[in-house]
Amino acid sequence: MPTLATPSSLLLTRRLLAVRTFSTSSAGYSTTTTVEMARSALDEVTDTGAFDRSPSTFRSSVSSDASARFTPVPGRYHLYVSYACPWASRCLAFLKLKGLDHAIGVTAVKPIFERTKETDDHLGWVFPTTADEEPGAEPDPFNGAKSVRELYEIASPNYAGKPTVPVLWDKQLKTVVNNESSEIIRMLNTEFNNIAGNPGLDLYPVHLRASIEEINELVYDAINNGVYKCGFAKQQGPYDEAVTRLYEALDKCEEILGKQPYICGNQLTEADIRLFVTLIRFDEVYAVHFKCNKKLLREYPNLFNYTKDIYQIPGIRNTVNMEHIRKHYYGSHPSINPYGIIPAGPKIDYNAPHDRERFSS
Ligand SMILES: N[C@@H](CCC(=O)N[C@@H](CS)C(=O)NCC(=O)O)C(=O)O
Repeated sequence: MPTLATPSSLLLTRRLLAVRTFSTSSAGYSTTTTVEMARSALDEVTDTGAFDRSPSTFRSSVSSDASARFTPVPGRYHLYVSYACPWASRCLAFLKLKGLDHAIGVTAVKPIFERTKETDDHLGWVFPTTADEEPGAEPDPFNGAKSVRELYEIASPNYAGKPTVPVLWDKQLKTVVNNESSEIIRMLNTEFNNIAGNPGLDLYPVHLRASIEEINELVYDAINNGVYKCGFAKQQGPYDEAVTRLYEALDKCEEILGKQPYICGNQLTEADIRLFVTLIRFDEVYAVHFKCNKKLLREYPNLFNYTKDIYQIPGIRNTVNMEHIRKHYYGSHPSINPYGIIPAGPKIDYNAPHDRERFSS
């Protein structure tokens, strides 16, 4: 078995691959090999100490167009997720809301990153080996993969990017269709309507698209990705910048939600789901682990009640596994929380009453 020599972990500027050196020794001979290896979010930091997320790599679409490579057939696709991950959770919410959970299966990984291979020191998402090892997580039912990295390597043997969730997997062609949640949710919204239990629900309606795009831009950059920019910053300047933008955006959303039930008006849209997945994690993990503690979600009456309202939409609470969320963040980033201690609180009850019915006429 290869033994890890002093792993030289080179932190390079973004878009470059992490490189590790390891040596193998057998029968007295020793060879040193340099391999390109998959990266993780903690590597995605620029020279100025700011977190800079890489773009997703698999960008194909499921389409109801008959000539498409990926057509919407019940049982053909599978969603690999982590319940900890806000991006994956958007997709889970869409599966529930659109009534697609009978047509597209889901497998969740274990919440805490582990080594994905014995030959290098990459840490990432792994599957449990048995169904009862970790409540909520399951072994990979189709490929017997040990890790999400292995799934990417089935789809693309030389894959050297970040093996992220969500993964929309095609069981027929044994490949990744798409690993970009903002695109997966659009497909779930429109392309599976012939097999959806709730085909009439349109979370990206034409008349609200301009407003959805505008809110998405603000929310993605300053809030969804903004909390990561706060948490993964390696210098004070980028942290200060990210935290300022985060709270300006939260203040803006608080104000909007004081006047209307949903972030783009009177109906639930994808913009609400995209905002919700970060808000539901805010006080439990981001406030402490990512240093987003200038103000808590609970101190924003409209945002807090709105989060409870969305959590209580039938199906949504099943997409939130707070145990996985807390275990993942506190346990998977040793450079932020070296001992992996999970704080005791606050354990918020999102089933508690809210005041959003004040907008019903
Ligand atoms: N742009 C992607 C981002 C997905 C992403 O970053 N997922 C994280 C989990 S929250 C991941 O899998 N990270 C793996 C790693 O950091 O190694 C999407 O929205 O689908």
